[in-house]
Amino acid sequence: MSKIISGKEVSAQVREQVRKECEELKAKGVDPGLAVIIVGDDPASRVYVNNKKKACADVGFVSEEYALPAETTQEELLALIDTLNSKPSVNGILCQLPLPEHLDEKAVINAISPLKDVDAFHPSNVGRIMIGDYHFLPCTPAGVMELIHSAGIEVSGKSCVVIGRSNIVGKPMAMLLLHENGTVTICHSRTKNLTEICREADILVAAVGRPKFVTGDMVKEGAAVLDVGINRDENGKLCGDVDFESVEPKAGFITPVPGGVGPMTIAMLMKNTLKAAKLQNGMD
Ligand code: BQF
Repeated sequence: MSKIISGKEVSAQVREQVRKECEELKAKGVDPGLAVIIVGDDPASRVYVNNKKKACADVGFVSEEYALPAETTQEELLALIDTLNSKPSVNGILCQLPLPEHLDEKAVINAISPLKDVDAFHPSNVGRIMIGDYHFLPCTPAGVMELIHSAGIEVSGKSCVVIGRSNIVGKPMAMLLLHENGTVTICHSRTKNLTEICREADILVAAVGRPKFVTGDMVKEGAAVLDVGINRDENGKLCGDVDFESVEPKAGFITPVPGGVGPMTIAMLMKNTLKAAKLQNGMD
């Protein structure tokens, strides 16, 4: 039997804190704003953008949505980012990924001012994370860390295994665990003996992108299992990268999907936007 870590509850606490600080900023004449760019009509992206706008309204931020047609050119997108970079009322800018095939994600990320880069995808912010001198943390890994802290799980000296090596989740996740003195292993599609390596983990983060990939036999008794995946199972039901049914009886802690890491991603975006507003107004 494991303790289920509720991202719903923890994210509500984070948002409450952001709401409070937002009020304080407003009293000082600073009104935090987030610009969200979405290109095309991917239904999952639409849901995520709506979640972000809702969260902004909830904590008291202004949000602006820029919904561009799928045929938008690279030049048009970069021109919009330029305009937003120069717009004082916009403190945070994010461009919802993935972009349509013909657009260059790397160029788009590079175009966002690092001081407004609330996703922390810009190379300058990625570099800052590497050396531990950062303004913003990438939302999903930061959300996972927040869940670990909220459950009172100690990272220092623990064996941490991250499955997945994306720039958005796996790599920065490993770095954050390392900053807290975890002994970190990154596994990926070419890893041999994956099961054996996972079975050693005190803290196991699944960011593979495959439904129910992590099964009970891959988990050490009492381990903390954090599930970053958002997938659909064979019945079209939302599920994570972790097979909850077989892992839950073995794990010490486990995050559910939905209601685990997902809501934390959104809450950490709010935290970054608040930070951006402070930074741009010389208050941090
Ligand atoms: C929940 C995302 C893959 C690729 C791009 C709450 C979200 C999801 C789930 C959400 C995600 C995933 C986001 C739940 C934003 C997380 O209750 O479990 C919120 O909105 N997310 C994104 O912006 O881009 C993605 C996953």
